[in-house]
Amino acid sequence: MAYETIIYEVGDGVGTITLNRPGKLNAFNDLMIDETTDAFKSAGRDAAVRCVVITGAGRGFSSGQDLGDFQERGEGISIGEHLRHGYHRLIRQMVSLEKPVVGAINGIAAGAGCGVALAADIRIAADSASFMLAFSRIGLIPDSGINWFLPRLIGYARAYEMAITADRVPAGKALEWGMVNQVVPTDQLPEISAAWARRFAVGPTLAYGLTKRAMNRSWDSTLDEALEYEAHIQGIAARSHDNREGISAFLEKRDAQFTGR
Ligand code: LHQ
Repeated sequence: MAYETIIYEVGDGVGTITLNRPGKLNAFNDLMIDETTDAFKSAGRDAAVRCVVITGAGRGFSSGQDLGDFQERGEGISIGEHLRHGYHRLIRQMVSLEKPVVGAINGIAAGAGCGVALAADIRIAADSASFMLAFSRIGLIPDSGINWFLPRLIGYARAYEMAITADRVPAGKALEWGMVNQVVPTDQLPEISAAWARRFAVGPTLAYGLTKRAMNRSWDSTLDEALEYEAHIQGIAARSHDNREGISAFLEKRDAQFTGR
């Protein structure tokens, strides 16, 4: 699929999605939601992709829903259906992708753009980046999974504060709160996030994917259920080429050559 609103590039085991409507701080219109979802789907199917990076072109990561675009559709449109058919498919695609997703947060992540940033597994933020739940400014509630992701990540009080103040949370505070893994100088973000991604792209992809599945599932599990699920999927990981290779490499005192299988 040729994309109009994003750039999708594959190289060195990494699929890089760049949201590319910089004139509107990469606000999501319907096409951008569909294209981003499609790129994550392609990354899932492509064995050559072992890690995905999502970032934004220009000075923003994403300002969320394109409000002009939404307004133009008039009164008839159901927000519920828009969310179900659009953002929900995107967020589910990101979370169910059994490969690490690195969010290279280059600037503001607002509204649904913040939801997309939170659906990444690891976030590396530029020191000029910020996060903002812009929703209450326009009389809406957070969506795109934010009510699920954010209290789990930073606790209820901070998440609720972000929702009802709609204040920008700058990268340094986001790091302190546990929303991001690292803050880096803005001009070094592409290089540093690519280095994280390349590291994951030569790792044991199957184990990374199963870990993501187990951790996400654990939110809704009792300890007993989580232990049982670990035992089940550890059985899958233990049958992988990378498990055999990892043990051989350790015993032979050499670096492991993981293939992702
Ligand atoms: C934009 C946008 C934008 C269009 C900047 N749309 N043009 C789901 C379902 C259905 C409906 C509603 O929503 C949702 C989920 C959501 O995402 S709700 C939240 C939607 N997002 C917002 O409310 C954020 C709106 N944007 C802003 O408040 C500011 O632009 C922020 C704080 C993000 C950045 O401020 P500045 O750095 O001062 O930039 P700016 O405001 O000057 O924006 C630059 C340009 O981008 C500007 O266009 P212009 O032609 O004047 O240069 C903006 O109009 C445009 N833009 N966000 N969401």
